[in-house]
Amino acid sequence: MEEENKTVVNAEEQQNAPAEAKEEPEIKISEMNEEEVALEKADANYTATNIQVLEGLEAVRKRPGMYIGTTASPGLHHLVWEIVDNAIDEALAGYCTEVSVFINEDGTITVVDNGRGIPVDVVAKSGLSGVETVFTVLHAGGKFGEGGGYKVSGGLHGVGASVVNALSEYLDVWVHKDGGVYYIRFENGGHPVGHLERIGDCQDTGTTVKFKPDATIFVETTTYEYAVIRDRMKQIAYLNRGIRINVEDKREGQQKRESFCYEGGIKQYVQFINTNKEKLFDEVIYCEGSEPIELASGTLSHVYAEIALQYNNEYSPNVFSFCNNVNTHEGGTHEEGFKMAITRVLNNYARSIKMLKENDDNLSQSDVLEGLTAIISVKHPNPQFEGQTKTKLGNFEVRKIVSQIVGTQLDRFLMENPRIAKMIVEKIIMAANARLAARKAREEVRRKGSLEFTTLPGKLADCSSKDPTKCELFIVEGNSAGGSAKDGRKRETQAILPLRGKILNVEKAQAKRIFANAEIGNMITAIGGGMDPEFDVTKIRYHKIVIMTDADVDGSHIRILLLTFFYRFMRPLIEQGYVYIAQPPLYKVDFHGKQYYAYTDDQLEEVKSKLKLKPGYPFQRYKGLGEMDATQLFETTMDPDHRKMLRVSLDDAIQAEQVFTDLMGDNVDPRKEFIHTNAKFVKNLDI
Ligand code: 0RA
Repeated sequence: MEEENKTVVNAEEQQNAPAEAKEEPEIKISEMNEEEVALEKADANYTATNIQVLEGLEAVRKRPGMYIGTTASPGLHHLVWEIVDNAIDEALAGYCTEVSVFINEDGTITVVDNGRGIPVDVVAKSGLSGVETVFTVLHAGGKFGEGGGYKVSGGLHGVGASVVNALSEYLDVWVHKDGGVYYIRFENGGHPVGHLERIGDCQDTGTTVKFKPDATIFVETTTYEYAVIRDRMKQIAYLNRGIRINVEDKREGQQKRESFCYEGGIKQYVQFINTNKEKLFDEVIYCEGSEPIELASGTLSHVYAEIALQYNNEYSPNVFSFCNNVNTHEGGTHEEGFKMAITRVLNNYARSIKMLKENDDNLSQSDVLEGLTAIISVKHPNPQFEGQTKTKLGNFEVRKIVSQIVGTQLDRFLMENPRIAKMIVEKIIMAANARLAARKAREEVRRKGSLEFTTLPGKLADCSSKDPTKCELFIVEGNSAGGSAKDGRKRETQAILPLRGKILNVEKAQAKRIFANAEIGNMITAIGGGMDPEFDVTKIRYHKIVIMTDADVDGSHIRILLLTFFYRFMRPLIEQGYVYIAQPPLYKVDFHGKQYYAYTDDQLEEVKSKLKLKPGYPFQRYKGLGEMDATQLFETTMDPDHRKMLRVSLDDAIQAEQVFTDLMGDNVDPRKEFIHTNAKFVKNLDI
């Protein structure tokens, strides 16, 4: 970048500029300096590049799913992550301190950063300005030129800003750099409208990108959700300490703004997750370090890892891992390294202070993880994402790096804080004892035959098909609705399991009680894959597990208890999208002997106006599933050809964790709030 001419903006202007050179062409050839060679090359490449660029962007438009996963709402939001990732890279390189995301009044997005500004001079290889290269060449990112800094965007994202351009109706870029304001506009999927142009002067540096997603691509929705953007920005702020991220919604009637900046980074993230939990001790233990690695290209880079942890008095583990700011739901080498190290260090420590005697068994990994909240965050220059959802870190060297960092630094912490160390070991020994007691209880229950994991429960009305991909299990609140569901169902593929009253809150109960709970036992047996830690998703008997509860507060609560249970003991069910929530209608209108159902208030209004009903015309508001007879329940809620269901997804397990914690903890207010907004982490409409 450095050698190139900073005043020249694009290759075309370049052709006309050096008048002196034209007068003495013979000299030019022999005396051409590096700069001129580069520009000449740029010139020649410009036309070729332009063609390639448009072909590249066209490919993105033809198969957007290949680049952003989906053109539904998550894909729409992906465009924002992509632009923000670039700014975060600039921040990680040490040149940017603040990033702002605006949902503009018209629903478009603007992202502003105060970094160095995307290079405006010509990149020899493409013949395009740096800005055009970033926004039109697939995967260009900041990788061209030297001094691009440490790039970490990758994983689920990291497809590049050009993909955003390709999928936008228009995209504007302003760069503040070297005293000038530079501007370029793209339209209709990335076609530049003119070249990058200097439009004014400025003192500061930075990049501003504004775009409007193309409605012909995002056919399902082009509406951004403030909460989704805010949650992700907050997460990025936690994962990259000291960076300030502002979020503002400017749309009429929904104006709001928030700002996130955490000097404590992931230490504060752990505190946040433990907010509503009783902590074992106040300190958050923190380890960090970096190791050099050589890339395939031969260049030297480094892997950076940091870990924060704290114990609480609950029973479930809450270990969340990230690589390059991407939540690695499926774990991977960083998580393995961490779990190995913490188990090893705590066992050694417990033995050294004789809390574990010579003949005692080692503390197991699951005992060590009980009640542990931890964040593992790794930055890797060349991450390998594997697994079903590409959220499992595969780089083998990371296991040892994380294990060594945690090994030495946690060990030192225990030595220096014997009071805390003792509390941790005591807690783990208690967990180990509880585990042994639970195993005994389980064996006893099995011996008595009251919770036989192989005989299907008597309450289950099973379906006749044995093909899990076709089978659906409806878990129904209450015996009366259960009866209607049994009578109305499609017997071949639909099974019904009625639940009596509330199920156990697994968040608060000890393992022993969970195993002995009849309702839980029935679900485990019916679903057929066992439960964590032995849960085997390949053995499940239904590929749709449908929670069907009343549309009232009790129904919401039961739904949350069930979701919590699945999340804690059969997480792959949720991860692989096998869990659904039935959507029974809220209203019924009887009109001339025909029934009309409405699932929302808006739909009710629609029905009223379509049937031209007079004000005051009666309609029924369903309070519970039990108010529908078998036929109605099937037609409105269970019939695969007509029903609407929500598929439960954990896009962000931490968000879910926070939601579950709020709900299940002793703090009552968040629970109330949740009951009204729980659609938030239940995404993807499905029929
Ligand atoms: C490559 C090199 C340089 C900056 C950037 C990329 C850059 C890219 C983006 C994308 C969004 N915001 C950005 N800010 C900077 C360094 C240029 C130099 O050395 O001056």
